[in-house]
Amino acid sequence: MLDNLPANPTGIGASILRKEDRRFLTGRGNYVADLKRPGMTFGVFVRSPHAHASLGAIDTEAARVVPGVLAVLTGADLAADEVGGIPCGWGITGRDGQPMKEPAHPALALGKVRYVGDAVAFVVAETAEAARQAADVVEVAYDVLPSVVNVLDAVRPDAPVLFDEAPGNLCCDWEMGDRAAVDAAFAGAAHVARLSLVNNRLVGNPMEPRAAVAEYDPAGDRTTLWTTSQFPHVVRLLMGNFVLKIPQHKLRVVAPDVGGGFGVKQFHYAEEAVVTWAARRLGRAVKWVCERSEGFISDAHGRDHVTEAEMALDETGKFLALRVSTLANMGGYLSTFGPNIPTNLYAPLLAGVYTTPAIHCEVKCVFTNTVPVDAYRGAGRPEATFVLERLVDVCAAELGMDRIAIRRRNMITADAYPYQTPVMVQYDSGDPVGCMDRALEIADWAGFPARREAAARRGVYRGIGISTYIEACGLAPSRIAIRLGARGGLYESAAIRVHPTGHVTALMGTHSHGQGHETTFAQIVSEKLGVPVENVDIVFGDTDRVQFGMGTYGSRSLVVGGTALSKAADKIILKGRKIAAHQMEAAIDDVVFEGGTFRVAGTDRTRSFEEISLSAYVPADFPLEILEPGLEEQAFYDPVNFTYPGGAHIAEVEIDRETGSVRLVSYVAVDDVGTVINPMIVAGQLHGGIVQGVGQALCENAAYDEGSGQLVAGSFMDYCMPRADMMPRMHVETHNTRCSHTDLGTKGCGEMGTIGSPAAVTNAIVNALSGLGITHVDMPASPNRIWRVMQTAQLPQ
Ligand code: MCN
Repeated sequence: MLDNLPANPTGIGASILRKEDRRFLTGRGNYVADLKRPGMTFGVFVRSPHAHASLGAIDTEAARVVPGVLAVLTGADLAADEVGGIPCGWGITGRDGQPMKEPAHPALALGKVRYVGDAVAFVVAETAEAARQAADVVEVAYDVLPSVVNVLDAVRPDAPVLFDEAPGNLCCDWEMGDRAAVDAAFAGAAHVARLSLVNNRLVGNPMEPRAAVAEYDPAGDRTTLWTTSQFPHVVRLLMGNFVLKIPQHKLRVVAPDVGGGFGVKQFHYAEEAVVTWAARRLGRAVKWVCERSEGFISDAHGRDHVTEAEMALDETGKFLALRVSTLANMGGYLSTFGPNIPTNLYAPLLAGVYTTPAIHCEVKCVFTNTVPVDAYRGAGRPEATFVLERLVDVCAAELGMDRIAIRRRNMITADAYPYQTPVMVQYDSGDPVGCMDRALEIADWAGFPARREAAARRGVYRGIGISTYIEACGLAPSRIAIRLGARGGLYESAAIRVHPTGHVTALMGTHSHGQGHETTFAQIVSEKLGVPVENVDIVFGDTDRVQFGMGTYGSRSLVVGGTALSKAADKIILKGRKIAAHQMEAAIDDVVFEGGTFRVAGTDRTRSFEEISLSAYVPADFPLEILEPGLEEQAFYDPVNFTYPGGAHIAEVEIDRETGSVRLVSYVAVDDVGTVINPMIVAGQLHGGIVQGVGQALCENAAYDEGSGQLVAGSFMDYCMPRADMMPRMHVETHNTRCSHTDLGTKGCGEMGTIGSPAAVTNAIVNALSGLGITHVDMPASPNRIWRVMQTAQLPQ
């Protein structure tokens, strides 16, 4: 066992316990809702009960006289104060060269409401109870309009239109790939397999609902917003610059402990701007804490695609071309990353791990009377993987080929990397065949027929399904992002402050809200500088303390932020070598740094990291003539490419013939995450992501009522989250290839579970039901849906 321990017991590769867990497990977390400020007031939003309506008069009189009420603010007040609309961070361009339609998104509705939950007023009172009571008596005159919630209906010619400037409810008609090459390949194909599918709409439901507290200090003209955000600097930039016009140095945004985000807290929300504006107007601190049911109708939702996909094949099962057409729901307004998700984060990933030479994908981004749709863990990539891996199974079934054989026939082999796909991205490294083979072995794929027979004897259907996948993560490369419509570059920053005692504070532009950065980033510092992790503190989430950062999403923190950290550590080492060289009267090039010690190569002359740290600040023997005192360095890192984690997931299910209920009996995941910093944290990330993907496959569905536009799955009574008793023991393993362009060889891991699992589970379900002639089941495969599918299949023709 000892042989397997990494050289540095708290460095890269060590499965150490999470440093932050002591705080969380002993109830010492510091969340926004815990915050108390002097003279703090409380805010409650009045939200539209209608999906689509013209806004008439808002009568605030009854609310204003409720004891303790300080203000009842509406869109008209916002407009009078010249508060800007909530900006979208991405501007995609349609296939006709036209920019997407980007209608104004006022922070409180003006003129119209466009989804159930659209905020129309904000009540501030001395107590939360008074604010709630007053919100209940705000009288809003609505002139209800016909609404549309479903993308298929929204693009019909007679559909209600949300915005005059977006006829047909079309935000953008977008494409990627070579249509002519795809058409030519289809014309000459021996076989074409087709599939229509729905990618069900999801609500993120992080454990901690969103919250915001804002305060204005007139003495220093300083505004502070504490918010449940995954990217506080970006909130400062968007809200300060575009919405409230507060100079950046006068605005502090703090995202303290955040209890899960899963993408949902990665947007600049209207509520943050309204709370901050109200605090400045009133000169009092204002707190808003989202109720769970309010979160259902105001947190951005995820997924919601309707797709037609076709694969052209030759007679041997070789993929010739892939054609995909998707309608993607944007909801009632564009959220921060909204249009980027079903386009740039979706179409390139349709290449998967296959050598398909021609791909064309068209996406219509469609406005509907629903909550805005944006990133949810995986964001675009689970949707792409679901289309592709379901379609590959359909291809195998129609050609009478084995599901593994058809994958193997088309898979990119390890020696073919770097691999340029026909849809923009170039994969730098990977071994999908290796991942698949290992997963097949662990899942005992070969032994499945016997298990199926045994299940049949017990009167249940049993199925096995595989999903292979690749994802592009580590969101940055500015040169790619800007080409794809980002309204600014993406990179990450890290600063390392070495204290005179050799203790280290690292200031990160990323934000940890469950991913364990306080541990893994400390491990990187420990590895590079030779200091134990307990001597390293990781700071993030405060624009006053941290230089700048783009935050956490797209599994970017390690590969972009961690690389910046590594580069900052290299600068510390270089400065340390200069000081050490001076002290030991050696040439800088002769001083090496290993395991926390500076040494003149080939001699026993050494200086410890602590000694050099002290001399950096107490310059008794310091080369003042060539170096500034102090030991603090900063690095900004903008990568040249995404990283491409990938893997193979295998699920095995049993289905009750009478009720249609699915039991997940086995789950195997073999993933490629490059160099692993903390194997235990990576396994935890996989576990969580897989459970979320299983939730999408089996039970989660943000269903809207087509007539009224009400979110009918608007509480945990109706929206089924995955539960521990739905999960078998998961076997999670890595099969890693080094990323060629991150300093440490790392790839991201935070989303892979949600990317691989929906297709693996659904493929297993379809496999279980294949004897009935069933070729596809949409998600979520609830007992009701499966039972109905089984009834239809069993009807005599
Ligand atoms: N890690 C590692 N070795 C690797 C890759 C990652 O040890 N080769 C570690 C990292 O150092 C980090 C963790 O694994 O501690 C996740 O790293 P990374 O893949 O960089 O992902 P991010 O930290 O950027 O997190 C974002 C990602 C996303 S996009 C969503 S959504 C998500 C997720 O992570 N939301 C989460 N995981 C979550 N986990 C929790 N508990 N809560 C959320 O809201």
